[in-house]
Amino acid sequence: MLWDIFCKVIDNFGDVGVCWRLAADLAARGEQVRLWVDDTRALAWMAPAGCPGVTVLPWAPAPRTTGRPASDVLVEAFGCGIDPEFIAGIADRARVTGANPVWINLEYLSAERYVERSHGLPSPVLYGPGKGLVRHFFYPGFTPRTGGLLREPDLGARRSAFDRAAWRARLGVAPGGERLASLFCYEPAALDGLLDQLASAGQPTRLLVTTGRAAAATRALIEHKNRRHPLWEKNSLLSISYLPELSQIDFDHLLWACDLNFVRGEDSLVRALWAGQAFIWQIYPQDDAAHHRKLDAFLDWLQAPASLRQFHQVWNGTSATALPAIDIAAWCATVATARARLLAQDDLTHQLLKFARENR
Ligand code: TRH
Repeated sequence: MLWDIFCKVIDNFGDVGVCWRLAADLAARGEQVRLWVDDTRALAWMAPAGCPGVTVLPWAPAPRTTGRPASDVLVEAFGCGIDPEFIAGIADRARVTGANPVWINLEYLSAERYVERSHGLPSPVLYGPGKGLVRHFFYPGFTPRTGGLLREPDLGARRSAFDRAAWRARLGVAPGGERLASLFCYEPAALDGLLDQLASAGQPTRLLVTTGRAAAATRALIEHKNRRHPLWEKNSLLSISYLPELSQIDFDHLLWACDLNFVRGEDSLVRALWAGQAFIWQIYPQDDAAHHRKLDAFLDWLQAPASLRQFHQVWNGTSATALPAIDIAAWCATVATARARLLAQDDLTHQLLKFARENR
């Protein structure tokens, strides 16, 4: 089938990150994909090699259907609002050919209960240029009655073939040496406490800090600590490496190589689950604090033990206490159990393909 995926970059990297991963996964399964993005800058480092079967097209000022073959499936990511001109072109063609494309609104990921109720629901378009077409709500999720999570068919094999020791050795980490932790976050207030905890832990830690907001927040705190306590860095068991922008493939390797991963948003959470290492999630904050419920729902689904739950609450600012001690072994066991449950479920691309075929 030919797919049109629409992506508007609101902020950060998640919108384009999820859309690229979906596009590449569909193409790897033999589909043709046009990815319409209003801001392609992040793709230059996220997916520098591109992907056969995926054509990236600029979404400005409005995507043009003229002269292009009609698609079989439209994916509107995160309610990004496809331009009326494009919808009008599709509706006109549908009237002429009698074939409606399957129009899917790909929603945000959540473990909340409403996801199972809303997944797959149709919403007929009653007015406007798309009158007569039907949109379908497709919800990613963590349970069998949702749309599932992105998981490429070869992911498990690539993960098993990954040489973790060699990756760590390239950083100079000897077997049994430093703990490795990755940091991909916004600006959590508890970052200060985390740096202190890692600096005075019983074991040395190397923190691999991703580029952008995580690096800026970390640098500012370290500078501040050094100014206030000139011996802070000298006495610290924490060493910090700042990373360049990684491709999505290398970002996965980072998560596979570390003992503990700090992730954020949506896509890196899923990748941390597949990595199977202990992780802490910083949820994307929403103005109305709706993310608090979303975080609780996720921790319930994860069956997080008390220390992991408490760590998440402090890291996400929903509890003002100090961070509890990191417990990598216990948290890793929790992730392993959750991951096994997920592996028994169909992945998102598989389900999306099935849905599109059934609704054509
Ligand atoms: O960047 P994010 O915070 O994105 C967020 C969320 O998606 C959120 O739900 C959404 O509302 C908001 O954007 C607009 O975190 P996320 O979702 O993990 O996306 C990051 C992407 O960037 C992911 O695909 C991994 C990729 N990445 C790399 O490929 N290389 C890197 O070096 C880094 C740091 C990230």
